[in-house]
Amino acid sequence: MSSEGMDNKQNYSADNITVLEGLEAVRKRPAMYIGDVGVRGLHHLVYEVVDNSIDEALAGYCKNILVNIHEGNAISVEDDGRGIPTGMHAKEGKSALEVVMTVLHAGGKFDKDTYKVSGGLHGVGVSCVNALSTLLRATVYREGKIFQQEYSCGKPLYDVKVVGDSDKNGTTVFFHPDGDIFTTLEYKYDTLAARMRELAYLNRGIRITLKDHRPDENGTLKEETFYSEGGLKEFVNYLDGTREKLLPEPIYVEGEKAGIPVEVAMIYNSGYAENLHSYVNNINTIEGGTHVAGFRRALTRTLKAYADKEGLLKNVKVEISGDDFREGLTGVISVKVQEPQFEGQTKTKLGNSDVTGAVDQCVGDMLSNYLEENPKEARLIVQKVVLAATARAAARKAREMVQRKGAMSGSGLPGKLADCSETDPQKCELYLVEGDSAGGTAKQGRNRAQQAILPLRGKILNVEKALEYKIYENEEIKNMFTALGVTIGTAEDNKALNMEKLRYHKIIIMTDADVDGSHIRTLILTLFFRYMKALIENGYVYIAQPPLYLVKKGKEEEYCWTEAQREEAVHRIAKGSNPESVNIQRYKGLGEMNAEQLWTTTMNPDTRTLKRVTLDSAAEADHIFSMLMGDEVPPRREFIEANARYAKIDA
Ligand code: 0RA
Repeated sequence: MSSEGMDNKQNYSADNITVLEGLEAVRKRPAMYIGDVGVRGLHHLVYEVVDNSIDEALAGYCKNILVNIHEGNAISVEDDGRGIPTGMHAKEGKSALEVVMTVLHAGGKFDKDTYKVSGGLHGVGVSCVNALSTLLRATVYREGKIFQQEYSCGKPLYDVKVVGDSDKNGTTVFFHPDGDIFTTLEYKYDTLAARMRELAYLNRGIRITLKDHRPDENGTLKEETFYSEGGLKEFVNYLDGTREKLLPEPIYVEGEKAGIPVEVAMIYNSGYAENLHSYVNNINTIEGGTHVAGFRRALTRTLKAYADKEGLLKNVKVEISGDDFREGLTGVISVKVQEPQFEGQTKTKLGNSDVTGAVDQCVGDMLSNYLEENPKEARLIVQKVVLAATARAAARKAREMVQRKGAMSGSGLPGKLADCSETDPQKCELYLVEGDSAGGTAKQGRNRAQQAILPLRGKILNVEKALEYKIYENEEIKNMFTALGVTIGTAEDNKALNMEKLRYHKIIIMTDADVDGSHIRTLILTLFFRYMKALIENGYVYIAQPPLYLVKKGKEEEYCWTEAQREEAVHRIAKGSNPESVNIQRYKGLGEMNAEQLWTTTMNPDTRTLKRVTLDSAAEADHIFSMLMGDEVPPRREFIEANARYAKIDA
């Protein structure tokens, strides 16, 4: 007995050391565990904690999850599950709660019945969140009691203790991210809301509430509850938003093949874009993978077989390619895989080969039933595919024209481009500038070695509403493609972006600080999002931030980007004298600045601010772009009104 006790004691301290080493490793190299220590990593902490509650819900024990953003940017996540077990964990010699919170990857390993398939992008578990928080408080409601333990930087401050009685069940995790680790501590409501909405659609029947306790400038507190009874079917309708639907409602399948749960919903609209969003264990696989391959294979095979059988392709002269079956398709694929292998540049491409067959079979069976049972819709879909093939033949011709012309005519670069002399793309920047006059100023003000200028005339084509071949005929868009050095269409995927010859690793959109400027910026971003998404995914796209004001008195002058900065500058420069002798110049257009001013405020890498365009949620971006650039006015107006204050600051 006593020797066993000794052993336990030794093990306990040995374990303790490994635990500390584990969490110390997380603090030493946080990016390895959560991706980065910027705004993305900060938000990732919340997803990691919420994932645990989602797992409990998927196991059938939890219905409600409440996420609070507290003043001071602390977060708490409450659920009404069974509560993390608090009893002694025999092997580790301490409370199970402490193990979950302090051992890397301990997650849900106590419960063999619940198989943990969710889990954040990096699947690191709540102990990482703990390691990266100055304070974390775990509260468990279980067995009539309230248990609690607190930690600092992952180290327990005391043993698990009982702090009260309760008849509830559940877990609350409160944490305060560490300012020594993260470069920013400010949580964005919209970013969290997009993810909670996505999770609610992906896991129907779970109610997720997000509450922001930080008052905005009007003193209001934001709060939304996300709940979906229809799951993916409703998700697809949400994504498809204001587009004109070709089918009365989404085609839907839920099944399981070879132990892999598969859920797919899809709908066709009258547009031209393919909006396919795929998920593995609730993680957005933006690079696709084997599940997407299975879906595509089934879609092509089943539709083709149906069209052939019905003789619908008899008079069709163009060749139909895989892409044609997906034009105007909005779809969501969600699979749950026990041990997912993630590959690709951003580790968001599913590699497990057995998933292809499972998805292929599920989707194939469901779709052929649908087509047999809905001949009217089936015909509409096939007609759409044929139309897509015809348009694609025209587009291909137009595209090849552009790309061949580029290759043949000397350097092939657009005449309007003032290129830089440096040739290493990593050191090169391309400014896309609104208007020839601002373009001229930028050409004078730039650093010729590394900064290239491409002026764009007026509003570029709205690609959200245009046929693909029109896009390659558009002068401004052609110029952008050739200046960038990218082409569309590779051997294996004729819509993929070919970036091998990309000439700039910073592509900077510089537009006026007015409504037209924001519109042009949105048009350019829509083009990038729909046709050159890889540029955004690789972090190459930026937005320049020209100042809004110049505050000036005598020789003293100061540029300001916000109203608050302006007020401060006026006071500082007035130095107690009458602020009305101070001169305030409002910049609306880039053209109002001379070359030197534009350089100092907006282009000089040492002093400028650039905003990098990121894709937090591809699904949310899809929804917003279709709404902003689509036909329906009321939702657009609503969005613009709601975001007007951001536009003001951003512009
Ligand atoms: C393992 C076993 C049991 C619950 C959980 C994990 C659990 C973990 C988390 C994390 C956040 N919320 C959670 N809720 C539950 C329950 C075992 C049992 O009661 O029999």
